[in-house]
Amino acid sequence: MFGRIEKYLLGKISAEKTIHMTLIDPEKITSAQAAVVAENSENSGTTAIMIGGSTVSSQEHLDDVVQVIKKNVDLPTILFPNNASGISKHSDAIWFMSLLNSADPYYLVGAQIQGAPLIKKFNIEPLPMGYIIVGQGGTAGIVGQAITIPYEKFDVVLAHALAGQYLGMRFIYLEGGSGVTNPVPPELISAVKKHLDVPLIVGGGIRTREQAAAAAQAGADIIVTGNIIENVDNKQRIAEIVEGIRQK
Ligand code: 1GP
Repeated sequence: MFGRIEKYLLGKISAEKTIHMTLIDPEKITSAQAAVVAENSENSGTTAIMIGGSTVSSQEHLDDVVQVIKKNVDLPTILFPNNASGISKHSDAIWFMSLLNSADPYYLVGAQIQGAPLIKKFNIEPLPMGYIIVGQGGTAGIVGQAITIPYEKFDVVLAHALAGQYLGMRFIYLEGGSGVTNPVPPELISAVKKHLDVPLIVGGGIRTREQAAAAAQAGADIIVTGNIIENVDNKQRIAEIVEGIRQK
């Protein structure tokens, strides 16, 4: 039942405890830049490259970015779609995700119904994931019509996470929002992780080695960073984040 990429991720998590993924937003980067970021990530020990953003609009550019990454690195690509237009036939896998705290049925199941036939047709591996937007929530919260859950509401966040797990989702993502000032607090991560049986993904606003280490220590299985790659010194920043996760 588990596909090749899911087995690879679970194997990495079991070997390394916490793994890192680099998120590339195709709207913010050229194909040539994406190739460099992917190479830097691979050399730094990143486990996979996620591709997507809250406002993906050019399908053609998305295809270019995925292809150039596939050509330049051996890491798997996982789409991180904002809606059905975030699908590229060139990707290995896709987070087949539902925004569990959206007030709009489109983000709960509508986009998934639109996208499912394409995923079948292109033979992209779907990774079932429950997506929960917490704290400030950033652009993803606005676009996804999320009823964002304040960081201190541990029980409400946990209820969403468990609902996702019981519905059969095999990963749960706590999203603080790309570029937010305060990343998801370690206390919230451990409160959720303690009761969850599936891997926990955490992202949004993680910029430093210390923040990454704290999230890993709190029990995050996968830590996602996106914004730091926009910086010119991204090579060093990615390496520091991965180091922080490993030395937690
Ligand atoms: C956003 O969680 C990801 O969807 C990553 O956030 O861009 O702030 O690293 P940053």
